[in-house]
Amino acid sequence: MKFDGINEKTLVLIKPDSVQRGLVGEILRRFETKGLKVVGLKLMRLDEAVLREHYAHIAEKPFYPSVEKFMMSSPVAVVCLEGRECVDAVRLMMGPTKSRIAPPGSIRGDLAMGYGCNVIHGSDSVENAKLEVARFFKPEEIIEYDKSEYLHVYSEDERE
Ligand code: IDP
Ligand code: MG
Repeated sequence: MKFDGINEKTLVLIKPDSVQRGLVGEILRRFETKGLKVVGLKLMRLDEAVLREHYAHIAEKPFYPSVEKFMMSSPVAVVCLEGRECVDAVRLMMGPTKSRIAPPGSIRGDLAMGYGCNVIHGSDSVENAKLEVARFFKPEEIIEYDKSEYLHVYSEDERE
């Protein structure tokens, strides 16, 4: 497994079901209290072109049209998070795709019942995270800054 150190980034989409159900704050709260740093944050309306690129791996599946319709049904919150091994940390926090079998304690396990309506997207590898951050954010929308909390989130050797 390849990791990118303390500046590793991942791309999260807080999906239309979360926006409609008022769960954006709850989902962001979980990442903030975990110790992850928010370095990009905005609302966006997604279109067919960006979804076809983002979901290329499922574009031929029979359920894809309903995923596309759902993802365009309202704005999404687009978030870039940073932290050591944060791609894997976020995937663990999300839980598996099918929310109703996601373990309690995970975001999908606690907040959702759906397969399509599963409240959140998170990059599944460091390589895909780089592509996805670049897909949804302009370089100037990623804001680098020091977070004083890091002194207590990571030990000295993990901050290098
Ligand atoms: P992931 O979001 O857990 O990484 P992927 O396999 O990348 O899951 O699928 C992308 C999205 O497509 C899922 O989050 C889900 O919303 C939707 N999806 C995937 N498989 C199914 C399915 O079998 N039925 C309905 N929707 C699905
Ligand atoms: Mg995926």
